[in-house]
Amino acid sequence: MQIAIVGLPYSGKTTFFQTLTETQLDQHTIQRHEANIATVKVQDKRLDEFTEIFQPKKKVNATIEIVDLVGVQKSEKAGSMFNTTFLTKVRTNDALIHVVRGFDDESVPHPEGSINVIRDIKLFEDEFLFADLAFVESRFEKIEREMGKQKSKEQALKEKEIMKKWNETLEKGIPLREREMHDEELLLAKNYQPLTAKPLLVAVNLDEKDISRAEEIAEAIRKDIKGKKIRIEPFFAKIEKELVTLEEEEKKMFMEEYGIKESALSRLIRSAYRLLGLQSFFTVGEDECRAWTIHEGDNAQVAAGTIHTDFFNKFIRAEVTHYEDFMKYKTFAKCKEHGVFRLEGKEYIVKDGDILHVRHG
Ligand SMILES: Nc1nc2c(ncn2[C@@H]2O[C@H](COP(=O)(O)OP(=O)(O)O)[C@@H](O)[C@H]2O)c(=O)[nH]1
Ligand SMILES: [Mg+2]
Repeated sequence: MQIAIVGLPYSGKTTFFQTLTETQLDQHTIQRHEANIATVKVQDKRLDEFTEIFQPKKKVNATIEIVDLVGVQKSEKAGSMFNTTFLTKVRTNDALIHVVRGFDDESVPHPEGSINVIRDIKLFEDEFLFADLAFVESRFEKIEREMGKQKSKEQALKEKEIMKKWNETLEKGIPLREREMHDEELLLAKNYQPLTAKPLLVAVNLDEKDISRAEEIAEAIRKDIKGKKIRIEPFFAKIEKELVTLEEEEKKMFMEEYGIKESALSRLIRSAYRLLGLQSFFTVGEDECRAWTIHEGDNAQVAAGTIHTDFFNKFIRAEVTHYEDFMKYKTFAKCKEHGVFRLEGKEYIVKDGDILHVRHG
């Protein structure tokens, strides 16, 4: 799973990325390379609690890849903001985090001249809509050519129907992520990776003076920007960056002073994770406590397969206890007594927070 950070210059993308990876990348490196990629942990308090109980040799978080693409690459073409190289790089990601500037600072320029969160969100949405429309146009031309060949005629006709639907949606200014897609259409979306079909997390980078009002501000934005697979989350790039440099004790005091309960970064990452339709199940024990990533709706056999392909092929049953139940009784023996330790077959749909032990041949 790979998520790209996009946004206007000076919105706080690199600050966000650096804090996320807790590395201080040298500005020079950033400018020369076209992207920085980092694997970041998905923080999960449930995994922390399991670790407390089992004291394992190893603790393994779920991870996702985050990419910091260098700025907005101005297009040579009039009227469009991005060049094709930039768009191609965005396209290969599973989801996007759009960092929008919400902080006021005279020493940091704003490419659009003023702070306006809604305008900046729409600016990107429109650019992505145009890019998808242009893509659909280009498909129409190719499809016409395909129709001429007897062999591929049927397939081309099918695609043409779907491209017509995409075109209608986009022309209305509606992103493709709003469409309910199935079968053929879903397959095309997977192949072509239209930008407006990608889950979008809008991360609004607020002023530290707005901390107490962050939710209120986010709610106001949510009223204007609605939709499926889009989320608006506030965060504070500058404060989070300062937090990283502090010792644990100092950090606690700092967070209390500002009334921050949890690092906004871990909240953002978790939010992106869920936005992607991902969820975690756990394996626990004295050797290792680990969070595994699966899609919502995956069954026990598929989940077992993420641990090991053999577990998929030779799956017999899974012993399942949910996190909430386990925390009530703290041992599997007690869970058994209370009937919350169950044996499930391969069709069982795994829930976020399930603890699994796979029995295999
Ligand atoms: N005052 C303030 N400055 C910030 C904040 N976030 C980023 N900056 C500053 O804005 C400038 C641009 O940030 P950067 O992360 O490089 O933006 P990018 O162009 O989107 O990668 C840097 O000088 C940052 O220190 C913030 O929340 N508040
Ligand atoms: Mg940057």
